[in-house]
Amino acid sequence: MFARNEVLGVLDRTVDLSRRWRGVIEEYREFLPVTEATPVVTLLEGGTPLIEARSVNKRIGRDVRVYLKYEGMNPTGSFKDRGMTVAISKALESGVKAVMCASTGNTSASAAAYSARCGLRCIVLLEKSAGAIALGKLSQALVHGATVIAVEGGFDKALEIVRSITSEYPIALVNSLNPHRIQGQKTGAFEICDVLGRAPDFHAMPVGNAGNITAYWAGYKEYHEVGRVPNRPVMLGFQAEGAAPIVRGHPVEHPQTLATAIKIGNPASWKGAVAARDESGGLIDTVTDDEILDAYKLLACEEGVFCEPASAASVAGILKLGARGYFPPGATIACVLTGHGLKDPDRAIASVSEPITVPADRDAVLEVIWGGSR
Ligand code: AN7
Repeated sequence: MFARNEVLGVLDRTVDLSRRWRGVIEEYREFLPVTEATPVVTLLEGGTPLIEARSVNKRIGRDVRVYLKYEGMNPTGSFKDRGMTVAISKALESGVKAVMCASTGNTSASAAAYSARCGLRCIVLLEKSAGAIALGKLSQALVHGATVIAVEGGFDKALEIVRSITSEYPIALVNSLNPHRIQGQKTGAFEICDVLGRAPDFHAMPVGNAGNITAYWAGYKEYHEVGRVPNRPVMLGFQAEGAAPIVRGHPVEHPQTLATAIKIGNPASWKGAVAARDESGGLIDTVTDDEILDAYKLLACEEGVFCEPASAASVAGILKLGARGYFPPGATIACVLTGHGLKDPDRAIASVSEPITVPADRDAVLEVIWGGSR
C-alpha cells in the first residue's frame, strides 16, 4: 500500500499544467481582436463538453449522430460568457468605466460577473413583468452587484433605450450588437470542429436576438477559410412560435413564449441570421412551447442533461425536422444547449410532479418504493 501523500505525489506528476484550459481568448487568440495591450478579463469560459445524445439519435433514426454543445457549463451558466470575456476586456482596454445591456437574463448575468471581476460598473435593463426573467439569472445580476433597472416594457424596448444612452455617454454597450461579443461567441464553433475533426453536417440552435447564430456561422466560415476544417455546416435556427419575427418576416410586437430567454420580437442581428441561413442552405423555423418542453424533459430524463427551456428549442427543432425525414442517413448534427437548467428553477418545478411526502418511517418509504406490490 502507498501512503496517501505518495499516491498524491504520483498523481501530481501526471497533471500536465500546459494542457489546462485557459479561457477562450488565450485558446483562440489568433482569431480574436485582442493585442498584447488588451487586459484579458476571463473566468476561464469555454471548453464546454460536446455530449453525444443517444436518445435523440434513436428518435431521429437513420443513424444520425446528435451532439449537444452544453454551454450551461460556462462560468455563469450560459454561452454569453464567450462573448463577454472579449467585450469586457475590450471595454476595459478602451478606458470606459461602465458597461450597459438590455437582457432577457443571461446577458445581464454574464455582464455583471465579468464587470465585477475587473471593477467596471455594470448597468442592466430587464423587463419588469412577473416571470419575464428567470430567477437564477436575476439573482446573478443582483449578487454580482450590477445596477439592475426593471423596465415597464419588453426586451426590444429596453434595448432601444440602451442603444440610445450608450451612443451618447461613455458607457460600453455589451449586447451582441457589440462586434466583440460576436467575435468571442464564434469560438463555440471552433470547439465543435476541434472535437469532431470537421464541422458537423448540420448545426442547430435557438434564435432570439440572433447574435449567436451570426457568431457560429462566422466561426464555421473562418475555420473553413483557414483550412482547419474541410466543410461547413447547414445552419438551422429555431424560434419559439409566439416569438418568431424572422420566420414571419416582420417584427412581433408582443412576443410570447415560456422560453423567456428568446422572448424577443425584433432581433438586432436579424440580417446576420438570414445570411447564416441562406449562405449555408439552412432554415429558420418555429417550435411550439409544447415541443420545447417535450425536448427539455427528454434531455433531462433520458440524456441526463439539464438545460433551460430556450436551449431545448434546438433539440425540439431537430426532432421536428427529423420526423419529416429532413436529415440524410448518417448525418452529424451539433445542437447548442445555450443555458443551464438551474437558471430557471420555477420552470423545472412546474414541469414535474411534487415530491412524495411520508412520515419518517421505514415502511412508509418502502411503500412508496414498491407501491404495495411486494
Ligand atoms: C439561453 O440574455 O438575449 O439569438 O439578453 O439566453 O444570440 O440572442 C439571451 C439569449 C438562446 C438566444 N438561449 O441567443 C439575453 C439574451 C439562451 C439565451 C438565446 C439567449 P441570441
